[in-house]
Amino acid sequence: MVNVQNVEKAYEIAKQRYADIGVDTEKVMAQLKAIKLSVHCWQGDDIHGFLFPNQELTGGIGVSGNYPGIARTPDELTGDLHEALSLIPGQHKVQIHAIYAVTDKKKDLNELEPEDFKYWVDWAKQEGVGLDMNGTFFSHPMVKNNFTLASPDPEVRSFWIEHGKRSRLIANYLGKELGQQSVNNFWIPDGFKDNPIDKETPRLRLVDSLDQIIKQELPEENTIEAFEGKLFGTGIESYTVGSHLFYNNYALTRNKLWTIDAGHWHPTEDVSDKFSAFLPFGKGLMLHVSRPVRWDSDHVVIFDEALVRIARSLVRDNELSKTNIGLDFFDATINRVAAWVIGARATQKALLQAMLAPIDQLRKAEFNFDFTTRLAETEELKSYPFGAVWDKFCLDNNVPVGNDWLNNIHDYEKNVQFKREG
Ligand code: RNT
Ligand code: ZN
Repeated sequence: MVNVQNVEKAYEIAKQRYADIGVDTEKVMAQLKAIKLSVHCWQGDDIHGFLFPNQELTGGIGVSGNYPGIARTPDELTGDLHEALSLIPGQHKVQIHAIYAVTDKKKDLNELEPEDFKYWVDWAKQEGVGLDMNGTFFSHPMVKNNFTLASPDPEVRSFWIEHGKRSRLIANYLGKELGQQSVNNFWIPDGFKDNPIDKETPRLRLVDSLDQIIKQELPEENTIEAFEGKLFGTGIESYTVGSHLFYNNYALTRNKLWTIDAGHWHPTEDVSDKFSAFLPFGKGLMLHVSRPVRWDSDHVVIFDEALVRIARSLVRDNELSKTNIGLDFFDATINRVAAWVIGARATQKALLQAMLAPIDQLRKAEFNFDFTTRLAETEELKSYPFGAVWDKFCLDNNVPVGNDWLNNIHDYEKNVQFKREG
């Protein structure tokens, strides 16, 4: 167990070191505490959901691994989320998907109603979290030839349009009940494996379908839509209808949010450079913080250069108030609850390190073309004692410090998750 006195001592020294360069660690910790991450429920059950748990996962996304203790029921999943949230400092949101509806009736995606999410609302109230929403446009027999909203088949399109409309009413209910906006994220898998002849008509159909979905006005304090594009998916390598440029333009022209998933770009592209290119024109962003390894692999987020860059852009460019930071990864080779904790804590650490910087001074150096100071100071900052501030932040927020949280996971495995087998 970490020695609390040592944590306090290290913090006092760190506080002084940061004060010497004009950074107020107390203020920074308050700033970090105000940031809600949107923790994705689907890491807990490998994206099975409750409506059709035996349906094969489609849409070009995949989960590898079979670590024991997967959540199989709503109570198991919310129990696991509760465990994870108890190890992540601060108050957060949870992102759900339409397939996580909890109902006794046999319902399809085009029949879902707000009441099918009452289970989640009750749980979220008790847990003190907000809820974000995602329509589920995959793992379903009405995905025909990899097409949903952009399908040439009117029957397929209308099924998914109805689903999209209903997902908005559900998000509206989540936002209203919980008194905080529920972001409703749209991602569809539509595309072609091989070179298309006609790239425009599917996109025109997608515009039309989306316009039908968002036609009904809903109070923005309850919900807003976010649109997530991607470069490619397995099985749709040659052409993605909902590309980045498509949704960038759609979000701009409809005054909605644009979702940037860190895994959905060419591996050499720096997603953090995109925020400040979109926000001068756009309403706001939703992020899917993920970690692509060679491709869009959805590895658990770690404290790496890509994450640090994302956090730095958000902090230095004052983009936090216009950005919803969601997580999106799935790994079943490790404990699924630990995966949430690792990814969420890494994201918070990166934000903290970015905040612990004399940003105004650095800005001034840049403004005066003093690039020597800019480079020298940003390099030195990397080895400033931000870890001591992180430990203090955990301590103050009543979550385990350092590796101690792993003991909680081991107990939880032994007493809860491993007992589920068989
Ligand atoms: C898929 C998208 C999408 C999904 C979730 C489950 O490539 O990233 O966000 O991961 O909706
Ligand atoms: Zn995503």
